[in-house]
Amino acid sequence: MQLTKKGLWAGIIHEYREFLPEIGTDAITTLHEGNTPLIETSNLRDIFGAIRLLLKYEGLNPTGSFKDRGMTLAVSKAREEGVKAVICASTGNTSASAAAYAAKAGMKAYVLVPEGAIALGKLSQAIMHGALVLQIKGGFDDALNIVKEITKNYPVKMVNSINPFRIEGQKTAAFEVCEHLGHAPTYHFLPVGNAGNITAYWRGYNEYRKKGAISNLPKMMGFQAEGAAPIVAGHPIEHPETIATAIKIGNPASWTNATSARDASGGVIEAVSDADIIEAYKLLASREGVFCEPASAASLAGAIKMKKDGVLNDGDTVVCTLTGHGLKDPNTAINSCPKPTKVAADLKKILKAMGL
Ligand code: AN7
Repeated sequence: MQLTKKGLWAGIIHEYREFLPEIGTDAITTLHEGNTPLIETSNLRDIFGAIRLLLKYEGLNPTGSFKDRGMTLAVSKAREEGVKAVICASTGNTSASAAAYAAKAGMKAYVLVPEGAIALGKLSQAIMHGALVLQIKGGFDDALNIVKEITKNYPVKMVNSINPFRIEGQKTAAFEVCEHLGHAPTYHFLPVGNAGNITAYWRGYNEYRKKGAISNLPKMMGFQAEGAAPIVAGHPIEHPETIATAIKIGNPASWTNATSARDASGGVIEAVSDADIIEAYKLLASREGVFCEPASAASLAGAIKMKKDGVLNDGDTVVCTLTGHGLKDPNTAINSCPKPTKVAADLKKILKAMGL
């Protein structure tokens, strides 16, 4: 068991090569993604009691989300094949990651995003990294359908999680959780959008167990936003709605893989309300010092719900993946807190405002 990683972290392809599809060293395109912290919570005992709750903080990846783990592999593989351009549909994070890794690989990136429905930080990343950003008058599901059409007929590589290398790269997060803990957690909570990540973690845990690195498997606990919960409803949602724009998806590409992971692990896929998501989002920032984006907080909101429902027990080890950094979406942060107090540049007035 490796409790801490020493030395320079070379990125998930170099570090986990034996678990990943073969790839020529020259093609490897990395920004040193992975090796994110698993943070022990300190100040949520009033909610969780004697449950051990940890946060897999994927916001600390190079572009600020878990997407980098899959993107390093998808773009490296595309580079090995001699591909010149990549394309994706995105609720934001995939576009930011695709744009960055394409820039590193010297490729063109095309990204299709729903107009007005992606967080500001993500849009700024895609633009800064030089992607051609097309804002479509439609949702993520429309964008993905169009991307599928384009890749059928043109020499551009799809880097959505339908690209099998994305899931392969993302599974490495499960390895890291096991290395940190020395075993798999009892429960693993994740937000679910296109359902690639829950698929990837489940695969990662299973492969690590096959290698003999762990002996247990977690129950996979996926949480969708109430207004965008097709898997919970059992049918696609034509007009998904949620404040958590990252998971505003009505027809997930990895639907059946996600339900298989749920069923094989004895877990659940359920929904949490936007209000619950925002409450968990604020709780993490204000009590734990961890700033994640709203969609990410669906994992904690789910864990709170499962604790209230009596599903979680004292002594359980619970991991929540926080999929993206809070700075991705400054608007939601600012809108969900009281406005900062305005005060004159005057010592007395400032002391009064401080309550001193
Ligand atoms: C922060 O960027 O689908 O269930 O296009 O950005 O694997 O889709 C983002 C998804 C959770 C859901 N949290 O993961 C995209 C995109 C954050 C995300 C999800 C996303 P999946």
